[in-house]
Amino acid sequence: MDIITVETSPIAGQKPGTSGLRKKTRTFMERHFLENFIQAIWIGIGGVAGKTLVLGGDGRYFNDRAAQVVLRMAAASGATKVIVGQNAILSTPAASNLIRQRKTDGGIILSASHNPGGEDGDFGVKFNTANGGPAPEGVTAKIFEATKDLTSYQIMEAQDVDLSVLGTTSMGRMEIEVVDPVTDYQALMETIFDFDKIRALIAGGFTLHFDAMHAVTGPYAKAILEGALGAPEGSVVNAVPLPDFGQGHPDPNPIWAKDLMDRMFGDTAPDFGAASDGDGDRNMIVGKNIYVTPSDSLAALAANATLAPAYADGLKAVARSMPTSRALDRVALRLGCDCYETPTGWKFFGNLLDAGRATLCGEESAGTGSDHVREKDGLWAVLFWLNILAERKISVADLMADHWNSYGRNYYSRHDYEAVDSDNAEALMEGLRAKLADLPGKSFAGLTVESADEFAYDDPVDGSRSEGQGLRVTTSGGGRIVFRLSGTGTEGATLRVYLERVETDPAELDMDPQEALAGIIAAAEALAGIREHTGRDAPDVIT
Ligand code: VG1
Ligand code: CO
Repeated sequence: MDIITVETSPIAGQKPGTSGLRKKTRTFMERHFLENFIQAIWIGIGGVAGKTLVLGGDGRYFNDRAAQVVLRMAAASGATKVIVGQNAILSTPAASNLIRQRKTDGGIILSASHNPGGEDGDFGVKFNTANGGPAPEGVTAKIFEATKDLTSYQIMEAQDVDLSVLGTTSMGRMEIEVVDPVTDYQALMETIFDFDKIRALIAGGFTLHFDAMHAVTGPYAKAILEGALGAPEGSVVNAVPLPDFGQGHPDPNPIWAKDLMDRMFGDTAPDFGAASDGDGDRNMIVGKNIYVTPSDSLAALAANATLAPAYADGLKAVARSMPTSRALDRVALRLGCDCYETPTGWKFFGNLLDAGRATLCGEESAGTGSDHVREKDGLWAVLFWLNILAERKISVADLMADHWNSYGRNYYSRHDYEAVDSDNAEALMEGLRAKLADLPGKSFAGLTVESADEFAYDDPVDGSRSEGQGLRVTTSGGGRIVFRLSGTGTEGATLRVYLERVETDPAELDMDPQEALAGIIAAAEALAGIREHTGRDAPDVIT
């Protein structure tokens, strides 16, 4: 088989964002676009020669074609071996697990996560390092540098590999091992949770409903929830991954998982509902007539962690991304453990987890995880909840009521303004940034600003500093507002406004979050002039 060197030229805009490089699928399918980026990854990681990688994706449109390109390029650049999920499928946490279990040098995940798929949707490529986690900023910066002066790439002239067949084959001198995507992941889950207890809960009549949203968790949830744990067939719905996710938006939140919400708030609601996203790293937890916000879920998991076997000895410490609500901090305070605050994106948890300085991590965007892998993990969070409910034998609603009574409630909401003109979004951020220092002591919509700054993170493990990670303002009355521009969008800019207020009055714990936050929402508008800058009367998505 021949190795071909293809002449190319740098393609602008190949800068990895919060989680890999995400673009319109059609952009990824343009001549040289994918190949340039893959070659830049090889350069950025100091070459792939002699290395072993994991490869898989969430099954979205172009996943299969892109996987063949990655294989041919890995072979051409001298990789020793690639371990691929059957049909090029691996959920993000399963890929992270494989990288770690098989002690490989890293892996490539083909996914744009919760972004819609299909020819008119989005595609993405992410590189994870040997610890199983997303490449840290130092590595993505090198990859981006390499995209800027690329003049050629190497690719093997070879037939497509049949990735539907399990087992080992080869391409040139490179070995290719096709593995079942679920087996190793399921085995890991069985070491973390008490499957017998959960099985008994379900056998006792506890009902659940898992919506895989036509995305990658379908096969995992079928095997684990219905197979190993005995939930009746049909408990997992939309379980076949489709290239366009059934035209849906595989983002597990009350807006995009509306079917699940209707079910859980309807007359025939099961005891427990959950969903995951395109690549299986996010989770959504819903009880009968109650939606659990991701920030609350994280806090509840931390408070009840010792009920699951893997965490029975307690948590070393916990960590949350900065915009995530401070409900977790209140639990950490009582547990007497540290609570780290990191920038948005799972890559920032990696060092803390590797150094054994944190056990549990989470983000307000429906990402929760622990030191079992180096990615957030959707199904793991679902199993964690089931394990806790099996031990406590109470409903989701009662568990949350109990939690709020004990710790107070951090009312929380995120308002997203999508596809805003980039210049206008920048102008809003710049305007606010310029006046941050003058804000403390001033009042906006009746709330007095207590502190205001732009978040920068000094990694306590390797000392690296990440600046420009969001503007944050705290107010009188336990309020906080965070402004940030998304790093995963593919169209214009997405402004995220994160709103929070803590309430400890036992009589005030049952409000609608938007009402409870009305004062904070008004203050955010007064502070930043959101309407004027975005030209929008209201957010596009409220979660
Ligand atoms: C969003 C979320 C962030 C998450 C990231 C990747 O990033 O806010 O918390 O880590 O998506 O998640 P941004 O920059 O758009 O706010 V996933 O499941 O899309 O890999
Ligand atoms: Co995801």
